[in-house]
Amino acid sequence: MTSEFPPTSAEPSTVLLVDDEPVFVRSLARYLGERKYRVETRGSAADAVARVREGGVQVVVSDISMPRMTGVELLRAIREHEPDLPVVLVTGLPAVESAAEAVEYGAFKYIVKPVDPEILRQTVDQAVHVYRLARAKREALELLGTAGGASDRAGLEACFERALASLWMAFQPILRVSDKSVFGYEALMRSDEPALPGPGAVIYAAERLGQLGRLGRITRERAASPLMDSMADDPSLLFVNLHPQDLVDPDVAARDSALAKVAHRVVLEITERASLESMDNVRARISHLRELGFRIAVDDLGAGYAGLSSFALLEPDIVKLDMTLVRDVDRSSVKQKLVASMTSLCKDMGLLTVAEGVETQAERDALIHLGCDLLQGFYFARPSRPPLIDIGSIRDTLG
Ligand code: G
Ligand code: MN
Repeated sequence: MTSEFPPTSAEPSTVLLVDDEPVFVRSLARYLGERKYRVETRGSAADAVARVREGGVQVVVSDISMPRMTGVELLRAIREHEPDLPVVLVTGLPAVESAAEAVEYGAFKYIVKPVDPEILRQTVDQAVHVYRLARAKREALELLGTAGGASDRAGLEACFERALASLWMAFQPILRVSDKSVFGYEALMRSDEPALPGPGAVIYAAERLGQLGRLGRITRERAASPLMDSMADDPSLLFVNLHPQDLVDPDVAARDSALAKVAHRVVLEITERASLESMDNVRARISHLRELGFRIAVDDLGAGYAGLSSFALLEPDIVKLDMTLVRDVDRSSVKQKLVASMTSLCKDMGLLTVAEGVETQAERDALIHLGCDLLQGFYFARPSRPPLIDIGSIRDTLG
């Protein structure tokens, strides 16, 4: 009989058989050994755990009922360090509880004695392939910088803590077209942790670790600092990004928080990428922020899934057009129409429009022509550490 999942690699895979009954182990070991597997046996779960720790085992097959440590306990011990290693559990007494437990802790399969050796071989073949696949997937995820399953939580926590320790804020000017002045600066989070490159990776880690609140509080405190010194005497505004989750953090609306003290100088950017509709009381929370003196901007307008729903909900003072609308706007009549209708709608409602992500002179000219009030992007100035870039050094870029 041929298996659907023949082992393909030249290296024989190692199967670890675990049972306190030598007869059972010996016959299955012989059967698998004759079919291109390297078989090792252990008479107790504790010995099996020790063997797995040494590495090089591709599949574990274990009896459930063993004295001292059961097969299910073995499975749990293995899962602490091995998220993917397939464990096949075998039992003489099919009990619903142990089956349920086995599934909960991620047993690969649950086989009832007497074990048909050919069925076991097929199961092991399949397990070897699934294991290879799982490991390949995990490696790919790690390579792409999006850390994998729950098992790397400890690693992710360590990276996140390093990211927080090396956190700093970059500031990028937002320029006013009409009088060629600096209207404000957007504060952008940065970290020097190589494993979490870019603010997106840091935010993703915080989401996974339930640390968004802490990240937000640290970021806002750091963002506020120029208002205390270099921005203290000029009228420019500070733009600060909020994660939608921050809207429900009492710290944002606390009167003594770092930003609330300077709220009249702060524009809170709320992205329209994520849906706000699932959140409680968004309207009330926004109006409370407004009462404290904050202004509200919709960020990334045009990139959201939800049409203009966030627009109605936030009633913003300022609208930031998404970079995708800005890119090559000078060469796309569709983008030109969209930008023109957005800027004229905003003007009717008394709102200012920011075009962000401007990279070329042609984009700049098109956006000015289409009625954008404010411009931001690499073409004018990259986000950078303080000291803040002043208009004197970049006035030429406004034409
Ligand atoms: O989501 P939000 O719009 O806040 O993201 C702003 C991001 O865009 C920042 O990380 C900033 O570094 C980046 N950025 C700023 N200006 C430009 C630009 O001109 N081009 C590109 N590609 N990115 C920019
Ligand atoms: Mn932003």
